Amino acid sequence: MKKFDFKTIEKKWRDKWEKSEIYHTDLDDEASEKFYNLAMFPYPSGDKLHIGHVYNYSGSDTFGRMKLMQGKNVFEPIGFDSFGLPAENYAIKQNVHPAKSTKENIDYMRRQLKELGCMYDWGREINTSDPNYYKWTQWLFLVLYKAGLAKRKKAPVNFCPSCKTVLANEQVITGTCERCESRVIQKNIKQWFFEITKYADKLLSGLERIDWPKKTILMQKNWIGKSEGVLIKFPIFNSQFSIKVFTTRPDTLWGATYMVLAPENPLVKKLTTNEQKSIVEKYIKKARGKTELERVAAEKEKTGVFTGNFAINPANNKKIPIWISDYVMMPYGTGAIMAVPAHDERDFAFAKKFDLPIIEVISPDGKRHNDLNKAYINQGVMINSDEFSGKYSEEGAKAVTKWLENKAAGRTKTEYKLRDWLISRQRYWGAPIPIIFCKKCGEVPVPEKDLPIKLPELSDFKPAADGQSPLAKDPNFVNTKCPKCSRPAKRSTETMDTFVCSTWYFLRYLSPDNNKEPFDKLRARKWLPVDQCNGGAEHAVMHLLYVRFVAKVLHDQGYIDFDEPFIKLNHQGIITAADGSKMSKSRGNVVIPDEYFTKYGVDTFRLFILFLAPFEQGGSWSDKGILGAKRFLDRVWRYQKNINNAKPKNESLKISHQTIKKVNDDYQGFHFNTAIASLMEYLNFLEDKKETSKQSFEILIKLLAPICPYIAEEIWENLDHKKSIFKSGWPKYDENLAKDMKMTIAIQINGKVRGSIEVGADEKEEKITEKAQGEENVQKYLSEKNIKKTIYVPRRIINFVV
Ligand code: ANZ
Ligand code: ZN
Repeated sequence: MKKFDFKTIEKKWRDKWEKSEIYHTDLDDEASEKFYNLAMFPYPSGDKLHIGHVYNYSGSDTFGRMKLMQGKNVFEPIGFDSFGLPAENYAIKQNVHPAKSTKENIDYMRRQLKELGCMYDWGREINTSDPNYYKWTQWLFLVLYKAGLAKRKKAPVNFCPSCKTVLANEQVITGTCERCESRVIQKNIKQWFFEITKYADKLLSGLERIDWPKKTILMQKNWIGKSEGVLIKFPIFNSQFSIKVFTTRPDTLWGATYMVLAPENPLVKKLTTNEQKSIVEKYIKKARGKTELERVAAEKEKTGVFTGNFAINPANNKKIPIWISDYVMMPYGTGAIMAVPAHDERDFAFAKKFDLPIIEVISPDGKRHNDLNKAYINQGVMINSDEFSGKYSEEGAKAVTKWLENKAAGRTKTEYKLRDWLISRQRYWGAPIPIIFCKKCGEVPVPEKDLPIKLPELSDFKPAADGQSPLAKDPNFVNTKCPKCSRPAKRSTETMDTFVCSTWYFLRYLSPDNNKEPFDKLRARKWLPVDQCNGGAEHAVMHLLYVRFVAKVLHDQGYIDFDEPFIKLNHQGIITAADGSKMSKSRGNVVIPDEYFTKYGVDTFRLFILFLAPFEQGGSWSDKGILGAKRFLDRVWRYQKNINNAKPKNESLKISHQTIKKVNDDYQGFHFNTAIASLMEYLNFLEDKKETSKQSFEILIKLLAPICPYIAEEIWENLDHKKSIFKSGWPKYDENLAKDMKMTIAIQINGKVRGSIEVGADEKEEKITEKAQGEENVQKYLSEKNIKKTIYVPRRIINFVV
């Protein structure tokens, strides 16, 4: 028997697979049952394929290969998300053009991905920075534009002075730029937005219809942040104007002792008295430098200034002061609040600091409490609230709302935390926004026939110091003719956020070469939605919300017949460095998969990494177990020489069925580590019982194939099969055989067998230990002895060390 020569075997099967086009999916095959298995595509950065990719893709591919063996027509595509900041920043750092570095990184990663042996349909690779692709990203922009969902508005935006670009809220991490960690500042500029807020309710209700991790669904819900409340009008003292506020607690109205405006609120100018003008202006200037996250943090020291003006609380007609503070945000509600210090933590801290009155109006026990030392934020009994006193706060809120409605001083209102999606970037490496500005006609969309608007090949592509897009410096790009009136006009010089590119890539995979339309409609009808999507939990909100949004828009515009793109979603966990810290190049603790491929082989590495930790949890890196994985595959390899055509032994039959069921269910649930444990036990069993039946051994090889495709194919061929193992069916099990399984566990004391017990197939270790100790003969040996240690070899032996 030759040794397991993984290098030769890997090469051989890679070539064979490529030649036979076994992973080329017939997308137009009507007869078969489709399965669209999508793994989020990588962006080509300097790190090349890192351990996180390998983890994700190994798991996702294992799942897809099982589906293939189960007879599904599986489509497993891959591509590159190659526009955007990571690629551009890498190019700047390396001092090369992003077009060049991106291509090099893609070539490198493609080779790595091919080595990893996933069943990708390489004929359908896509690349978002290819004009063939971004032509349709521009088309998508126009779909949104024509639907009235893409608008240019002046808005305060996060601006990174170092990257010289606008950042989305999500790219600002505790006040600093996600990419370069510089402090982010706020700027008021005209920007392009996609009005995702119009889809807030659809995005919420759709969450009920998809099978996604609970946590991800919750994150999306919170991100959308729907809250039902009341808009209340507070008349301004000595004026015919009023201030509206949004509150979720109208029941606390009698406790509103002051009001607060956001520094950006246009009312500030109108309301500030002459005496207060200079300190108000000073305060506003200071607030401008802060990011939203810093401003709203509950624990932060409160700051603020008095406008000099007053309002009237409509509940009791009391005169209350109007303040300005940065803990009130302009884009939420009305940018103004009624402050109820007794029942809101931030209001409480503010009132304490500026010595404003605190009036208790909700009581946990219906009694009054002097000198509250913190806000009571829960529901309770209304007090100090005129005719509403004594009502429970939840009912009270309804009653107060009615009362306000009758006086025309309030109405119910629903608010959302979700903001419109800022999609323009003053950066080079992205898809140009297909809009032309004409003096006469205004904003004119580029006609579809003129797409793509190609990204010009600029040698000076770095972000400009004035914050303008580098495209603005290229007159050949900027100057054009108006598509409507043919007069000289100028192009929009911004590029699109790379998250736009990745909203629709799963559609493009279906017909990547189609240059007449973004995707083939018939294929989309057959193949979508995606059956299984897999990717990192870091995409729980942005990417995965944007994909859903765009699908809903395309649906409403009549392009597709579904509106939830991914029926089922799984996240892989994160593999951290050995000490639990994040792997990163700067820390010098990244694991390079190639070295392991070379040293141990791809099958071993896939097996090892999926065995490392529960897939959805991830874990810290250690290559200690890799030799164990290698030895296991060596043992599998060696076992083929024993195989003959004998009938399986009776007990093998049971164990086989049990193993099939276990591994099948584990793969289906992405529990690869426990599936591998069962495969290891199964091999132990075959070795122990000297089971030589081909039938029993082939079950092992088939179940192992999705994780270790190379060795499985080779052994399968050695066992005289002509067809690929992936086209040879998936082992089936008999539910009864698998269920009624009992196993016999030998009981040892200090390594000597003293008895045995029969237990159910799914019996847990704890129960087995208990039963073993209770066995008659064993009890005799154990009496008066102290058990120092219990060693359980699953399904076989329990050993008590005394
Ligand atoms: C009075 C009140 C009393 C409030 C009380 C809360 C508790 P969610 O659930 O997040 O929607 N608020 C309204 N607009 C705001 C803004 N632009 N910036 C900062 N805070 C704002 O929260 C709604 C509550 O957040 C509102 O209800 C308001 O404070 C505050 F015991 O009004 B509440
Ligand atoms: Zn014109």
